[in-house]
Amino acid sequence: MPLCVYQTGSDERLKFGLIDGDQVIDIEAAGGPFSLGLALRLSKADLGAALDRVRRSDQRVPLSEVTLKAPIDWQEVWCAGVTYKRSRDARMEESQEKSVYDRVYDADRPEIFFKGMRFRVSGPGEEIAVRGDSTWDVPEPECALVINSAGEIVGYTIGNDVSSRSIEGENPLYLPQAKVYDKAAALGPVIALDSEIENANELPIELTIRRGGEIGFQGSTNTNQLHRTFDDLVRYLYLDNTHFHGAILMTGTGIVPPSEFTLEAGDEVTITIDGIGTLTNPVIRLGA
Ligand code: DO4
Ligand code: MG
Repeated sequence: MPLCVYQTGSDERLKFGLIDGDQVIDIEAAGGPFSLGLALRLSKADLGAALDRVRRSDQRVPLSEVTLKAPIDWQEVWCAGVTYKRSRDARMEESQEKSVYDRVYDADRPEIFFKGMRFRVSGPGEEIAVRGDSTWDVPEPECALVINSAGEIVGYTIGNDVSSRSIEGENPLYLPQAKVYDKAAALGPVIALDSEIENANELPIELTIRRGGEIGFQGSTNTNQLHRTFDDLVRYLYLDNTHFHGAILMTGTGIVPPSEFTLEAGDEVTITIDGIGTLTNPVIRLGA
């Protein structure tokens, strides 16, 4: 039973729900924490107990009548980088400063950067974007951790860390501009609870980019290719850094299309992670 953030009808308020088959339980109406932010204030054990009570509720609406939104409210989104060999190799290929990627891949301290807050994050079916001043762009399909305020991994969602390779490749100090702009992140469709995922270290991840009805690029990886542990990434994210309402951490990409490929307006990006679901977003180009 995954968690979700959703809207019903023309009501623009975001609700926090628990999906039970083809129904969504309104967690607030069922007496549980009324938002993801409050749920992530609880310990994992207390949240589990609260959700057990919520599961018995009859405050339900058909899943077909709700719109799933990005599963985030007050959390910051952070991203880890160069955590897969494929990411290291692709960055060394694109960059004028190859050694920084090689060094960080094997260093104790991982690369972790701030990506944004809810207003920058697209949900299922919503637009993602390439920057108007970028010439080489890719989606980055990533397993995203949903972490509570105590640093416990509560669940997993799909993340897309859309990135400009031309801007980052010119100078690594341009990373924030390559990574943080309007519609540069997507999350969803739901949060699969850690208690319901058999082995988060063995999750197949698949990326498909459709262009004009054809497959423009397809690739796959698995979280078992990650060069670090989830716990280690979380530990660094929480070092001297309080996340009062929890945090969302994308764990890096293991799929990078070949150098001649760039994302274009009109493309459709689909990411599937076994056990979590499928996230699809159309691509637009911003105006610079
Ligand atoms: O070093 C730049 C960013 C790397 C990244 O986002 C990734 O590996 O997924
Ligand atoms: Mg990334």
